[in-house]
Amino acid sequence: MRLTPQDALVIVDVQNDFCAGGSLPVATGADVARTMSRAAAVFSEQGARVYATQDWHPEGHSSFVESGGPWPPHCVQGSRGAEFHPELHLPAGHEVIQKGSDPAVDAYSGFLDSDLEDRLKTAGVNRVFVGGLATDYCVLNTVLDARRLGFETYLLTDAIGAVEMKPGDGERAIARMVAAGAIRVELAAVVERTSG
Ligand code: VGL
Ligand code: ZN
Repeated sequence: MRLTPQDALVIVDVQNDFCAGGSLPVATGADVARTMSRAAAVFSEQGARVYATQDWHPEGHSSFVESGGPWPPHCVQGSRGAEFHPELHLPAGHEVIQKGSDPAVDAYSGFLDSDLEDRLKTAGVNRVFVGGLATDYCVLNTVLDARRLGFETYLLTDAIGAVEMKPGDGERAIARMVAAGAIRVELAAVVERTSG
């Protein structure tokens, strides 16, 4: 698989609040941060683009329990929990996509309430490679939107982690993404074939 400027890595919500010690932690969050850092370095070296989405809620967001939503407060704008995980290293030229700023809308997808689609289309991107957190929410919805918008979409299966409010949610999310036409691939395979 040769990467080109028409390829994009989309790093979904690798933020402190979704990792150990955060308010909505995924156990393997730090591993995902390290794997996505490696992915970002390779994509950048090969001339492909790197986008990082950031859940970016105002205080009292409608998705928080205090406002009648399902989640503990998380990724509040400007807080430490909203920062990218310290082991996520992003290459020069990466772009950050903030979403979830509308107090009334829970934007799980990186495409919702953001200009990600415009940025990808303006850049001529037609293939997206998606990993990050969490498999069963923001990765799921980002991948489903990418498919709906016509992007050839790869799910990086060794660079995702699920919240699993219910056991099995992660696997069910993967099945939905595959049913929507996403192609499962391990980062190792992308890297191997790229550098070979
Ligand atoms: C997410 C729950 C609430 C995610 C964001 O990034 O998957 N999950 N907000
Ligand atoms: Zn959120």
